[in-house]
Amino acid sequence: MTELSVALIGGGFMGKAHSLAYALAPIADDLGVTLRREVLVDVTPESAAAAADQLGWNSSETDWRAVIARPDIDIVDICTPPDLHEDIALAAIEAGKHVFCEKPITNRSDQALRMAAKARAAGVVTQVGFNYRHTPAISFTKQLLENGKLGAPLQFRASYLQETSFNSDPDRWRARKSTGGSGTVGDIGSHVIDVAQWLFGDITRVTARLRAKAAGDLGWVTESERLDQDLIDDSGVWLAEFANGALGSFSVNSYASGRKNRFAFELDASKGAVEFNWNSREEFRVSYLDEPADHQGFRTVHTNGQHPNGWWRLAGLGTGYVEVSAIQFQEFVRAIVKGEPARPDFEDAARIQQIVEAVHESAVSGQWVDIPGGSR
Ligand code: SOE
Repeated sequence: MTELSVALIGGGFMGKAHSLAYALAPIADDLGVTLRREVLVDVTPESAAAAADQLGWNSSETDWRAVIARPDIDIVDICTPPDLHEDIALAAIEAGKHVFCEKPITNRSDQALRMAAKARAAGVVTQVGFNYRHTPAISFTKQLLENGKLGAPLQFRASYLQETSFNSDPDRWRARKSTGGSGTVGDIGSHVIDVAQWLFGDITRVTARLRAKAAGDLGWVTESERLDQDLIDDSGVWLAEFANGALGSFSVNSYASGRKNRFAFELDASKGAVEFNWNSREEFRVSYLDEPADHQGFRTVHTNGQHPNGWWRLAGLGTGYVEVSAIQFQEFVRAIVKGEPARPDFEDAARIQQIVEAVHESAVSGQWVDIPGGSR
């Protein structure tokens, strides 16, 4: 295997991010293979050709089924709205392709579980675009938990706040349940759930409250209105219990003025703590209890080449959104070359979708909802 040929299905915002990441991934590190951006699929011949030309793909198509059937394609990368993910992924798996799929993997956990089972049976490598876990500071936090430096997980407090819903198109696909599925909980909350479980292990149950925004500068509609009108969630809060006994509190909001892309968490453990905010991701804070008493407290760490996924020895140069996307593809390609699973894969994404659905179910019942199954 000297080259992997990629077909990208969807040339929008995520298609651009993935195209940049495919170009960067094999340059930043030797992956043992080259990556060929072979064909980009979009809705019309004009949009596909324009995106392929701009984003550096060798050709363009509009028929994803025909592209998936091509023997010269090794990887299918799905960047369409989530309501199309299942059909494309199942066809790609059936054709023996390795599949990268943007999150949320689908809008229903039964579909996600079917996709995971088919991929497992077919022996293809899958990975899902929960990219933030590959951020150097978060990967380092994972290392601190794995090597015991932080001790036992105690509490995980996280939020993902954006202002994307102010002045947004009410008819965009993300605003409709039929295409976007869940609102903030499935869109940005799924990222928080992925990182929470990667760091603290399985979430076993949740209790939640959700809200939908009224038009104009009014507040939230009532819950009965949200449910009666089947509105997507624009905001939500939930509590969680982890299998290891740790507790979690989560909040998401797409009407959070001034927050930009504020994915942030604080975690407490028996020997230390970590604070992280994506908006200032090159500086995160750690506290270690085993330091001398006159040195205890939070210190600011600057990500650098000593950290997992840190690209530059010189701290402060930074690891941006495209670099983090490239790192996720480095993991994906290395897994394919080695014939090993990549993470997070369809199994991980199916469990995240089950948690998203449990949050929605709890918001209706007002009760705690258990998450089916358990860790692998
Ligand atoms: C939502 O605004 C969004 O684009 C998510 O869909 C992405 O997954 C996240 O990385 C940035 O915000």
